[in-house]
Amino acid sequence: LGQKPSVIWLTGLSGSGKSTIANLLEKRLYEADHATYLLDGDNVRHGLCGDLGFNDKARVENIRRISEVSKLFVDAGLIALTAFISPFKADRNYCRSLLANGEFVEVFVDTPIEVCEKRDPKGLYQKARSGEIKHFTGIDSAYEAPQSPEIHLHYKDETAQQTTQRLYLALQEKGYV
Ligand code: GGZ
Repeated sequence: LGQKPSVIWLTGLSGSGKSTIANLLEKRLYEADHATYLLDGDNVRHGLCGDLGFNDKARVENIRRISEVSKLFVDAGLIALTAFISPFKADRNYCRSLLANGEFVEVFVDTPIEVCEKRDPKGLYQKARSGEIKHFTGIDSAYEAPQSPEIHLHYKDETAQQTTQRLYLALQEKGYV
């Protein structure tokens, strides 16, 4: 494989489009002959992190485990894509600290909360507003936006395909893939 192993770490609010973009990016990378593994809530929060909820302590542990697993994928020579809210700066930086320079690529999927809330594909914002769900990110739980991510991806008035294409080009331009 002529690829540079790395962790492409997507962070952003619920409904920001992280998983959609990560899935499209994985397809793009596959077409370019890269070996990848995508970690997201679907394959992590039911198994490896099935014992964890959403209070601050649980989120810290969730991101710690995902960070360690991502590092193992890098050791195996893969490009690991992760799509978690990962609301706390210190936890994202923990993953960064496990890796060598240039191996951790933080991508801020920056979708305004108004847009996320309007999309609300699972009706979670509505439940959070009514108090049915507690500790919801952006409503009654913090999101610490990255101050200097490797890539700051605005996602608002475009399709997921267009946004993913911009991300792919930025990754190439900066020499990460
Ligand atoms: C945030 C929650 C919550 C609360 C359930 N707060 O839009 P989704 O559904 O598919 O993505 C959200 C996902 C967040 O899990 P993560 O593992 O990414 O979070 S973290 O990185 O903070 O550990 C949402 C759903 O789980 N969900 N309850 N209270 N999101």
